[in-house]
Amino acid sequence: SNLFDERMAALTAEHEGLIQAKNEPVLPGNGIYTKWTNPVVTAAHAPLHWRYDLNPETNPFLMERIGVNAALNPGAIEFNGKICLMVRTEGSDRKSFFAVAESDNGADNFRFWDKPVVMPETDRPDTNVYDMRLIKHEDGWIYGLFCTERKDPSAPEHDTSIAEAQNAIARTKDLVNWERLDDLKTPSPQQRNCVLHPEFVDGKYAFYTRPQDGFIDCGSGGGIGWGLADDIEHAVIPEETIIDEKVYHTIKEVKNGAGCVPIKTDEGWLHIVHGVRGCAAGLRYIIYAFMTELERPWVPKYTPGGALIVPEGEERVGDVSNVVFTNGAVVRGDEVFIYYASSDTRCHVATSTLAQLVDYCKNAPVDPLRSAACVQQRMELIDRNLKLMK
Ligand code: M1P
Repeated sequence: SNLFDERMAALTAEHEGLIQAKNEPVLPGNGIYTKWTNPVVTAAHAPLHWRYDLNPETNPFLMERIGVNAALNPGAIEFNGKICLMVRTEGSDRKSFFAVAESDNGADNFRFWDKPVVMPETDRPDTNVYDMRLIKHEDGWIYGLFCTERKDPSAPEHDTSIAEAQNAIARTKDLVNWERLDDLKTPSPQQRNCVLHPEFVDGKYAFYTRPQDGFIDCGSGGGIGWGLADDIEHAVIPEETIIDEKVYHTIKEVKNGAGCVPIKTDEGWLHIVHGVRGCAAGLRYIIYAFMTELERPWVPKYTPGGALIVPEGEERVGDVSNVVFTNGAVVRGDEVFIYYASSDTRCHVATSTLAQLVDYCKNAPVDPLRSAACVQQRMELIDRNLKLMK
């Protein structure tokens, strides 16, 4: 029919226009990293054949049958020379699933593969899965660590919102065929935002964890944890220690969690993570960074104060406003692509270099934790500059 054909042509043109649009860096930026004008992946990047019934006989109005609401919190990896994002794709039914979108240059032209990931389940089916970290481990596998959310079995019958979060583990060689392993067992009742360290530590699998008592509240838990497991197929962490605590009146006052897979540099492991504070508008999520020792990746070495990336402009508004969240970065040569989502709605990139990020971690001063001390810290900078400016 005319209607069908016209809509098909218009939708295809709009979709291709979006995917082929060139992205531009926002300059001059802050010198630490560069944000880019357009989000790199959005719900509208989802292929038309995932959303529409493309048969004019069964869908004469060419209506969307299964919508996509958001594309967020991507894991990231360089794979076969492409930058691949493992996007948390959220259907209009609220359920998230994983799907790979790839780009040559990491800044634009991200296109989803033809089909989303079919993730096997354990004998305890997942209600929702999200926020995969992709880890190229030195054992030769690519691991996907992600959150599996299920209704809390201890919730009373009438309560339809109490959830339990655990860390799921799967592995692959091609990002298509996945082997699901046991969920991670730790001393904490719940887990989210776990990351596998890419190298063995003392011959064991090493995990960054985020212990929490409840689904939203970390309660007596919280902070970025660290623990070792003998085995990855049935990973058990008997002992969990906190390596980066949440701290009163900071950007990580309510909770904080591991983000990207730590990046190995000559001067230590670079961690790009998230911190959360409470305010009248609800929880505010920002991204911060720190470095740990090369030989002892659980020992902090450089801990710059404050946030690395905050939600700005349009990033501030979305399904869950006032949020930036990262769980994926790619290093190409010296270049670093930090992928992050804004307000649980769309994915962005911030680009930097190892040299810049290490310089930032070493030279941005630590948070002195009190206003008076902050003024003093800033005065030292101002006084040095005023001397130079004379
Ligand atoms: O809605 C903001 C973020 O909330 C959660 O983060 P955390 O586990 O630190 O509380 C996650 O569900 C994340 O997906 C989401 O972006």
